[in-house]
Formats: sequence, C-alpha cells, structure tokens
Amino acid sequence: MRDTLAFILAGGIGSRLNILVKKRAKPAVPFGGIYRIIDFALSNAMNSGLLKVAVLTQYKPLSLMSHIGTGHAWDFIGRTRCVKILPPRTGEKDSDWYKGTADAVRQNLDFITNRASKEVLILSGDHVYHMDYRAMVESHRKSGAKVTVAMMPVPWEETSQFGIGIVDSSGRVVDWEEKPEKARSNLASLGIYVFDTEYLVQALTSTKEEDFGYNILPRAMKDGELYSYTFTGYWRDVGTVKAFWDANMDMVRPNSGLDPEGWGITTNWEEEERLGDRPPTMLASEAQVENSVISPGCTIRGVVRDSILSPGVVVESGAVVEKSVIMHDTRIGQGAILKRVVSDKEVYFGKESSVGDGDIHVANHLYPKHLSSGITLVGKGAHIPDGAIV
Ligand code: ADQ
Ligand code: ADP
Repeated sequence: MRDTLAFILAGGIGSRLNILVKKRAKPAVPFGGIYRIIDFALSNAMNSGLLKVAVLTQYKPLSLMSHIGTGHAWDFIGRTRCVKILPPRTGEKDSDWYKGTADAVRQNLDFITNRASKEVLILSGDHVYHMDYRAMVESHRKSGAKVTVAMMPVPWEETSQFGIGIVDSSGRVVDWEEKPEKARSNLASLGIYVFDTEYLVQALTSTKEEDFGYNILPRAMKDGELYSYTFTGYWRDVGTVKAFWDANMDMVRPNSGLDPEGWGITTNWEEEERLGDRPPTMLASEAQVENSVISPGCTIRGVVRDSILSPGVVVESGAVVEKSVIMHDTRIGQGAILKRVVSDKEVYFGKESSVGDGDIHVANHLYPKHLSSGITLVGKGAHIPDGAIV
C-alpha cells in the first residue's frame, strides 16, 4: 500500500440526517455509543496499511477536525504515515467551494502530484463498514483496469439512491447509471474507487466535470476502463434517520455482521469527550439492562432494552428506554418512557415524559405523502419538559 494514496470525502451536507447534521458534518455524527461515522473509514485505512490519507472537508468541519486531530488515534503519526485535513480554499470566492466530489479532489490535486503513487483510493467518510482495501487494490492491479469501483447488490427499492451498474463475466462494468429512476440492475456502487493515478489526473485536468458518479465513472465505462470489485461484507450508507437508527441497532442484533471491535475500529479516545477519563458505568440494584451497548460513565437505575447508550447517560429509576440511540451526557428522568428514539447529545427527558410511540408506517401528519419511519429524533441540548408527550 506504499504506492496508494487515499482521499476520504467528508464534505457533503448529509441533509437527510436532519438535526443530527445541523452543527456537524455527517462523518462526525456519533455512532454506536463511542464512535463517530468517520472512524470506520479511518480505521479501515489504518488497518489496510495506508500511509497517506487526505480528508476533504467542507460543510461544518469543526467537530470533524477536532475529532481527527493529528490522526495519532489511527496511528497516523509523522511523515511516513500521515493524515492531512484539506479544507476548501478559503479566503477566495464562494465559487471556489467544491462543486462536487470530483471537483473536491481536483482542487487538491497537489496532494497527488507532489507524491509518487501508482493508485489513488477514493473513499467516503459517510459509511459504516469494514473493508480491507488491500484486496480491492490487488483486484484492481490484476484486472489491469484504470478504475475499479466496489459494488454489492442492494434491495431493488433502494437502487435510485446509488450508482448502478451491470458487470460482464470478466468484471468489466458495461452499463452504468447514477441514481436511476428505473434501475436495470441492483448492483450498486459503494462510492469506493481505485484509480490509476495517471488516469485520475488526466480525467480531472482534461475536463471540468464535477462528480464521480455522474461524470467520471460513466466516461471510464465508455472507455472500457471501469471494473467492479464485488464486496461481500458489511456496508451501510447511514444517510437517512431510519438507516442510521437501523445500523445502530445492528450493534445489538445477533448476526447482523456489524462488529466494530472485532474489526479493529478505533476512535479518538482522548479528544472524544475525554472518553478515557470517564468513570465506569454504574448499574443500580433496580436497573434492568438487556441486549444493549452501554458506554463508560453511565448511571442506570431504570430499564434499558435493545438500545445504544453513549458515555455519560443517566437513566433514572422507573424510566424505560427501548430500541433507542441515546448520545452523550443525556439525562432520562424518573418514569420517562422512550421508544425508538434517536437523541443527540446533552438532552434532558423530563420525569414521566413519553417520547416516540414506536408505530412504524403510520402516516406522518406534517408530510402526509410520506410514511413515518417510526423514529423520533431529538436535537442536541433539547429539554423535554416533565410529563410531556412527544
Ligand atoms: P452519494 O453518497 O449520494 O452517492 P455524494 O453526495 O456525492 O454522493 O457524496 C459522496 C461522498 O462525498 C460523501 O462522503 C460526501 O460527504 C462527500 N462529499 C460530497 N460533496 C462533497 C464536497 N463538495 N466536498 C467534499 N466531500 C464531498 C455516491 C456515489 C454513488 C454511490 C454512493 C454510495 O455517487 O454512485 O452509489 O455514493 O453511497
Ligand atoms: P459534537 O456534538 O459534534 O460532539 P462538540 O460540541 O463535542 O460537537 O464539539 C466537537 C469539537 O469541537 C470538540 O472537540 C470541541 O472541543 C470543539 N468545539 C466545540 N465548540 C467549540 C468552540 N466554540 N470553539 C472551539 N472549539 C469548539
């Protein structure tokens, strides 16, 4: 992997995550108790032996930048193994902001041209997955392709959210459509690409095309240079609140395949809410905890089932938390009932409050054409009054 540079695209708005991305970029959204979403890409990069990684930020990067810090949490320490955070060129015109994923890489071509590399790996900071990039780079070298895209089958009803391709028996992509209305296949791009460096530089400097999925990949396909690398492990795009909740629930679903610890996913323990300084979790005698992830520094006197608790969550006696994702330093008052809730950091749920009814597919009264996902989302620092019903 000495010959491979990586870019992690971490600048998208991720607006479907709603208030979770009001003040932070999607890759900085907390996940699975102690992690943030970008920990998966960064740890995969570390575990695959990549030496040089650039993180492209744009939208609300503060949380993300403090989280990555110097990169030492992922063993990127020094000149030979390093992670560089590349913000958009600021101080110039607004129009210099990245216009799309390919444009973001184009504006940072120096990172590539200043270094000798055979391949460039393009990753997204938005996904929860485990991949050894070495296998993908090997497959790229073997096929002789100029561009390789990681793909896997997805449910047909989700095809309109992905780049979709058809692959021949040699692995060559022979048909490609980005986010098709009517897909001809359900083989989806995971947004993970390996490029021959020369081909990438040429593709980005010879045109002004802005996006990999809409522009660069279809052109590589027409040139006969796009190959697929079939991925069979766990991979989730957690772009919607429902998908985010679902992937969190995979932490406690038997055989879901999600296993951050087994995969060697690392977070920034020092920066991350001083995780290392948290006291152990305390379970009182009346506590009932089942099938849940409980991070350090929690105090539990109530009932917690099928839920993910980040550090510093307090569940008072008589409170019931079910199928919920509760982020840092949240207090759940006596007798409060939470079902299918995703709540951001530092929320207070008042005594005897009741949040989330847990009904899926009931009509959503605010948007009658939409079906509700049944998840109740609570923003950072919210205060739910005692006795309130949400
Ligand atoms: P999307 O995820 O919809 O589809 P996009 O919104 O372009 O594509 O985001 C890709 C990644 O780039 C995300 O990590 C995002 O945060 C980041 N990003 C977006 N704009 C950026 C910018 N201006 N600067 C820096 N980073 C930026 C893509 C592919 C599909 C594929 C799916 C898989 O286009 O073909 O199926 O990913 O999820
Ligand atoms: P998140 O909800 O995403 O965790 P935090 O409030 O924890 O956001 O902030 C993320 C990082 O940004 C932390 O490391 C914190 O120290 C830093 N930070 C937050 N607010 C400020 C601020 N006003 N000035 C400088 N750094 C800040």
